[in-house]
Amino acid sequence: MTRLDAMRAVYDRLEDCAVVTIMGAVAAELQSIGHRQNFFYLQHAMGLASSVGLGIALSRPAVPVVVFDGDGSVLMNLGGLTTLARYRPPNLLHVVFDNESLLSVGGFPTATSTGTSLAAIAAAAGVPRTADVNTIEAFVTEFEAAQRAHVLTTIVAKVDAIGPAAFVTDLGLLENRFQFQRYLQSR
Ligand SMILES: Cc1ncc(C[n+]2csc(CCOP(=O)(O)OP(=O)(O)O)c2C)c(N)n1
Repeated sequence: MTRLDAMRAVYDRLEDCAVVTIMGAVAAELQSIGHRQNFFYLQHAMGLASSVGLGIALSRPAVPVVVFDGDGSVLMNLGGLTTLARYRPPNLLHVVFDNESLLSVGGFPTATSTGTSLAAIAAAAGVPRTADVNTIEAFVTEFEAAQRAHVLTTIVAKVDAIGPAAFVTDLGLLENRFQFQRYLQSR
């Protein structure tokens, strides 16, 4: 499964959600499907997308929050999983696209390429719902089930180590930040 196909498959289900992504390939691919005012691409702060999502989910409990994370990013902030589990906001859906590499900076392998299971780490940290998926069908099924369940969930989706054709955006960092802030204020 490619990450692009996975995000395309759930794109319509993001309409009413505040969406936070990591930087690089994930951000570029989601933008290539179509930017929306409710999408925030967290640039530079590697590992902290789930922490930003946690803050939004806790402060805006009526807003469903989706985080699109990466394996390298999660590994850089493993303590983030324990904090998610401690506060366990039911409105937070944490998706980790696991391509077993730091794709955006050249594709160096991460520990998931030698067997580390991020879903198992999330479960051991106390995240109440976790899932491992490696097909589009399973991803969509788990994504929809998590949205229905309304329980903090981490879905780890194994994806091919393929990035976007180009990292092109005409959306400035500050513009994205203020758009997203206005979106949250409107909810
Ligand atoms: C603190 C910090 N260290 C390093 C980087 C450089 N960097 C940007 S993206 C990236 C890789 C992210 O890997 P992953 O989360 O697996 O996502 P992928 O690129 O594979 O989609 C790195 C190392 C950064 N932005 N911040």
